Amino acid sequence: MDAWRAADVPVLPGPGPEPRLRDTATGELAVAAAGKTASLYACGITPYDATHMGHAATYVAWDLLVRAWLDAGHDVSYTQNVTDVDDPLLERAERDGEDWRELAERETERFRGDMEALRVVPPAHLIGAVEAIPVIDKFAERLDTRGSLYELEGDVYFARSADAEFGALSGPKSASGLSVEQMTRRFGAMGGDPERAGKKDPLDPIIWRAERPGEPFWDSRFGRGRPGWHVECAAIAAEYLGTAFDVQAGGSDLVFPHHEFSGSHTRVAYPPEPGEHAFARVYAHSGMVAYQGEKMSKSLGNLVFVSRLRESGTDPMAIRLALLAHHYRSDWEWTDGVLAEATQRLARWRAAVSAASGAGSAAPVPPARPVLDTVRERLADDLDAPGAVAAIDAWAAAAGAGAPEAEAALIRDTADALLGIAL
Ligand code: 5CA
Ligand code: ZN
Repeated sequence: MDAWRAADVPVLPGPGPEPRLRDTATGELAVAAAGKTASLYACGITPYDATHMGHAATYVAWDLLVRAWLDAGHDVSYTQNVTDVDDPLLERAERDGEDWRELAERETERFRGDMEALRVVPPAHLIGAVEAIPVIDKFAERLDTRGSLYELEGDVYFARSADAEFGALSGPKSASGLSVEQMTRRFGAMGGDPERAGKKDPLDPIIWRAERPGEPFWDSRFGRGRPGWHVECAAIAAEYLGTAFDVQAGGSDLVFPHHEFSGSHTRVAYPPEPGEHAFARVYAHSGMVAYQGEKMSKSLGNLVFVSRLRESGTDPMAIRLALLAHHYRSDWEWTDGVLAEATQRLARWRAAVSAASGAGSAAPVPPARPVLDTVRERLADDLDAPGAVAAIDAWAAAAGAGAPEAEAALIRDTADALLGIAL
């Protein structure tokens, strides 16, 4: 499917430093891109109740990575999916008496508009689950060939016992250190069916769900039905990025089971050579944005929408600055105060770089180049947006009501290219 229109990204003087990320699997900082082409798979939306502030915070975080990579001289290969058929989407369509395709299309379009307004660099490939069914079928065939699948009343499951490395991302030996009991609880909470009788292991996830009355279905080697969730992302990533790529990104709610199983599926379908990896080399996870005391989520309905704020006249750059005031890995709460503070910050930055007020400051304005260096250094260090924002804050405070044009121009380009903030 189409992504959204890209905003121009100014080119800054000299290359920036190599971005590093804190890898969820190890808890250590890791160089995010291994080669000249930096590859990213970001799990996309399930298109209903989009785009809320939690979604926006997550995609703006990965946008910082894309921008830091471009600044460091990488080519960027970026793929994102849209889960345009899945249980929660079908349930919502049913609840509202709407055609599920119309719901998905409308919400995907709203997401595109929000991403464009927030100046998020679009992925080269935005791939819907429905359009990817042949790709998923091909991937599932590989799993089948490896003997990792079994049937239960027409449904097809993946046996986690087929993967000796299962738990590499989130299991007992990882930084998350989840026990099987904890995994089982999360599996149930995130769309899994640990209690279903007849499975070889409670954690085994579904690969292909046989047709149910009233549900959409497609033909496949397993008969009529629809794909499971984890195999969707594993197959799309393998098709568009290859079976080994740099970074898998998503919110922290996706660490288990979603990313553990996408990696597991890929290791089994395309076993890596010794010393190589399958699926992502580095895993990046964003914290959860809360609202009114709880995780902002479609199931709770405590949502603040980017589109609603835009409609009521909020500058999308103020929304983006509000998101950038928080480190991507921390959990934080959206409040009116967060937005008010960002709106004031945007006004201060704009006054400081405004040509109209030009050199209006009595004290000498500090040079812009060290600000660029600090913003680069902060972002390369696990996307420290608050640190980068603080560097521009300090410069804007010193510049007050206006800086000489040459300095102002470099600050504008820095904010635009690296933070995605058009001043
Ligand atoms: N379609 C799947 C991924 S393949 C999915 O999780 N869709 S989603 O619409 O539920 O979420 C889209 C992205 O936003 C995911 O990375 C998810 O982790 C993230 N996300 C969801 N809620 C929040 C929140 N409250 N705060 C931060 N990120 C969130
Ligand atoms: Zn995904």
